[in-house]
Amino acid sequence: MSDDFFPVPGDWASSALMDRAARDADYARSIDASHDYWLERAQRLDWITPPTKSDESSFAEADFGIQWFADGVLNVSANCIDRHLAKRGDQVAILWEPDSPDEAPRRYTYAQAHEEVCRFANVLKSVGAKKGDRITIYMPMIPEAAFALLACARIGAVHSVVFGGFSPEALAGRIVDCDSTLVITADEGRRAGKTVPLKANVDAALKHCPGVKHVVVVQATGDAVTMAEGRDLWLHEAAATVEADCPPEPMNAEDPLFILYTSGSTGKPKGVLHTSGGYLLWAALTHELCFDYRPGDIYWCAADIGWVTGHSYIVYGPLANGATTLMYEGVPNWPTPARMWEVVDRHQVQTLFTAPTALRALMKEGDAHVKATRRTSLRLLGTVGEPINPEAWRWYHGVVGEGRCPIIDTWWQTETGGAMIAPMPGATDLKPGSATLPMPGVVPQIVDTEGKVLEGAIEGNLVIARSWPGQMRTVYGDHDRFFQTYFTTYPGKYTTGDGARRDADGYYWITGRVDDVINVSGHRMGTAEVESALVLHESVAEAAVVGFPHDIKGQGIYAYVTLNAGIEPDDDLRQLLVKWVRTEIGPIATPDVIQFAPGLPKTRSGKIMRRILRKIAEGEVSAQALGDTSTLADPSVVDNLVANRHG
Ligand code: 6R9
Repeated sequence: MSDDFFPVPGDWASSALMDRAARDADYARSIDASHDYWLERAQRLDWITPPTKSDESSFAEADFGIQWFADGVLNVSANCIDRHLAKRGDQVAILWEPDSPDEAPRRYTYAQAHEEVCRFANVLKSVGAKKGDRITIYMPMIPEAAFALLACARIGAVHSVVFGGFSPEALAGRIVDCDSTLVITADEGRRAGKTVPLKANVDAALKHCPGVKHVVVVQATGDAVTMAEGRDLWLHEAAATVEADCPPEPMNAEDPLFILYTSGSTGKPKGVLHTSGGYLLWAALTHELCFDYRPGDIYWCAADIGWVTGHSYIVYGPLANGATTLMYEGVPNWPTPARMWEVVDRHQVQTLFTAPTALRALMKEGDAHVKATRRTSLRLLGTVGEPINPEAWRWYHGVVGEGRCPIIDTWWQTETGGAMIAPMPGATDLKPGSATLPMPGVVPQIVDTEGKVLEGAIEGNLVIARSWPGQMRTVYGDHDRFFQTYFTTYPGKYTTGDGARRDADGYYWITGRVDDVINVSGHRMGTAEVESALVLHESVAEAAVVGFPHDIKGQGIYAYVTLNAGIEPDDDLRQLLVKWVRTEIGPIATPDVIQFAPGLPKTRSGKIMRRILRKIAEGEVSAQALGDTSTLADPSVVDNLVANRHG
């Protein structure tokens, strides 16, 4: 916790979209006159049929459901492209910075993006894709990834983007779960000078996905890949043979727009489903309020399109607002730790939105890399993905932004569609490490473990008391799981899974997950997923995975592994298991530590006591830290775990 306080700079208060008084009045109205407020806000979108209904959601079991603007009709792709053509057809919509600084950037105006998306959409139609079909997208960070999303939206198909760093196994699971019949990929991706064999990964995945009829392949690197006759087609070849225009499909506001898989505390990843009207409004509105976008600005969200941040703040929010959105193919520290700042200078970026893990990694390399660049174009700096430690906040503010740029720390989740608690640069005084105050219509509460609402300055579990337009609508294919996961812990409220503290000024400080989800370099992971991967290995009898504090990643992965009888633990096996998890899930799930454990601490009913495993992983092994171990079936396993601790 830090006591620093950064008031809104005078020039921001007078020039921004909203100052403090405007924000307070706007928030009050969003709560007190919610129906009128949201119908007015919805007018920022282009509707084929404007809605007359707003929020019709209920968190209660009897009439459970989330529904917004249910009689409205629109098309998301038309909102992101077509409606800008008259006014800013020649303005750059997508500005692409390649992995290698020696390669030339690419630029697409709104007019060019329109043709790219229309042709892409017509190619999808030519292989039979239609409204309601699920299409899996497995792409590198190239403009065609954005075009693929928008092409799906244009024809009313539901996209499911799978992060390009996931393994063929993880990809296959996600394709099968939502019954995709079509996959969009590229020959290869590039990251930090290395190639990622995307098409080969798709080929491997499709051995387990009999439902997939076609694969549309974008030529990115031009290296040779295998194309399956009758199944696979090159985008550039097919696009040349179709019409340059594709009329947008009219969609009900509640028609699905996309599925995005995310990790929870139990079971396999959930297909978070977002719909068209409410999601787009939320992405666009929060993009405008948080980043105070102004025409002509170059806006850069350095996320990957495989995560929700890429969906909402590289593609949908900024394009709905007619912005120039910068898409970066590479990683923050390649070829040197100055790369991000060089990109800022090269493209004269006004707004940069990135993750604390990237900042911590760059901060470690020293200030000289930053100071070697000018960064005079920067006006605003954003962060997302995990709690930002005050030290990284101050470095971002003082060194990167030279004290001039507000830090917009946005707290939200895949489930929320867009920012929920975040500052507005002209209205909100900042405190390093606090995401500050709720967005319009958002009613956060802090509850104790019994669900009692706590008032005033207090710490507890963060819940949201009423629906907002960007809320997820269901878990794809499992509506009951949606209700059970988010609305039963504290009945009548949306459970975020995060802990939070509210201070005397009403500011929120997110303290991190209170469930078995860990956050590794801003990537969200269920400990259960890593455990399932480990126990799939023939040598492993049992595994328990916990997070532990990590300087750069925020949290690291600590795995306790019990081997099958007769298997000898050694370093080779340890390496093998690390590799195994990378193959099963992907490099983001690489365990930092594997500790072989002859037994795990279990209660008499067989439940693993993770509290104890977390303490040991954190290095807190005093009797006081470990707490009461007398309820364990075999308390002596703890001594063994402590004695053989790693690190
Ligand atoms: C957008 C995104 C969601 C979880 C969330 C929380 C953590 C995200 C944060 C933050 C503190 C912030 N989180 N932003 N914690 N401050 N500004 O990251 O979505 O991948 O679903 O992760 O990330 O724990 O519950 P997602």
